[in-house]
Amino acid sequence: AHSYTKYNNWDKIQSWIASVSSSNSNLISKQVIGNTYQGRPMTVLKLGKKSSSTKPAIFMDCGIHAREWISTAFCQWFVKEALSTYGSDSQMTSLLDQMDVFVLPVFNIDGYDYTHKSNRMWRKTRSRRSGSSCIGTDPNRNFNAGWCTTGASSNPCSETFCGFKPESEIEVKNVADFIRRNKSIIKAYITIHSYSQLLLFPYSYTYALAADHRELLKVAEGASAALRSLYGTRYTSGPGAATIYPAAGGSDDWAYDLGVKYSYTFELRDTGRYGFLLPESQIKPTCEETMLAVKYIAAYVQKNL
Ligand code: 0X9
Ligand code: ZN
Ligand code: ZN
Repeated sequence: AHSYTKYNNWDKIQSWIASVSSSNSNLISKQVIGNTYQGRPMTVLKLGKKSSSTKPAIFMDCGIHAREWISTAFCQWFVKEALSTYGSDSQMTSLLDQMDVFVLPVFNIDGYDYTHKSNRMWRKTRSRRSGSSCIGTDPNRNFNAGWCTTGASSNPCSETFCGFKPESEIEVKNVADFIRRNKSIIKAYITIHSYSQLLLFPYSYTYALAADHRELLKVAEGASAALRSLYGTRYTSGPGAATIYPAAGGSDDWAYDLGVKYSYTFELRDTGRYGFLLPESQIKPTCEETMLAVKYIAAYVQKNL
C-alpha cells in the first residue's frame, strides 16, 4: 500500500494520484499534461479552493531525476499536508484560498520506474533514438536556457546528455507547454532535487547575476532559516552556477527567463553520507523541514502578488 513515509513505486503513486484527487474534490483536481516516452500519463494535481475568478498559481515538480527518491516523496507529502492542514493552519488556508498550487509528483516517470525495477542509480529519461545505442537524456539539461553551452554533454552516453535539441524529451516539452500555457498566472516555479542541502536560483547557465538576484537571495535565505528552525539542518543558498556548478538547460533558468520570477531548485538531504540512498527513516523529518521552506517562499510570493 501507499505510504507517505516510504518510497512508493510508480504503480502506487499512480493509484495514490487517483484516490487523493477523488476523495478531496473541493480542494484538488487533476489534469493529464501529456504522456511520457513510454506512454505513462503525466498528471498535474491542482491544489486550491475553487474560485470563480482565475487565481495566481505556483508550479512545483518532483522527480526530474529518477534516482532522487526523496524528491518524489516530498511532492506526495506536500499534497497530504495541504489537504490535511487546510482549515486549521492559517497560512495553508490563506495560500489555498488565494492561490492554486500545481504539483507534478513525478516528472521523469519512466526513469523513476526504471530505478525501482532495474537500476537504482539511473538519472535520465528512458528515450532512445536511432544513431546511438545509449538510452536517456538528462531532463534538467534539455530545457531551452543556454541549451548545452556549459555543464552538459552532447554525447548520448553521458549522464548529463542535453538531448538532440531543446525540449527533445516529451516530458520536458509537456511541462514547458503547460507552464507556457499558464504563464500569465504562474508566479513561482519550484523544482525538487536531491542531494546537497542547497536552495538554488538562477542562473546556472551563466555566472551573470539574475536581474532579481538580491530579492531571490533574500527569500532563499529566509526559506533556509525557516527550514533550519525545525531540526537544525543547514542549507546553502545562492545562484546555481556559483553555488553548485555551471550547467545549462535547467528548468529553473528556463522558467525564470520565461518570466516566472520566483524560480527555485531545492537540493534536499543529505550532504553525502547516504546521498541518493537516503533512508526511509529520514523521509518524515526531511519533508517536514522542507514544508517550512516551501511555505516561506509561497507566503512571500502571496504577499507580493
Ligand atoms: O545538476 C542538476 O541538474 C541539479 N543537481 S542534481 O544533483 N540534482 O542533478 C542542479 C540543478 C541546478 N540548476 C541548473 N543547473 N539549472
Ligand atoms: Zn536532480
Ligand atoms: Zn506535518
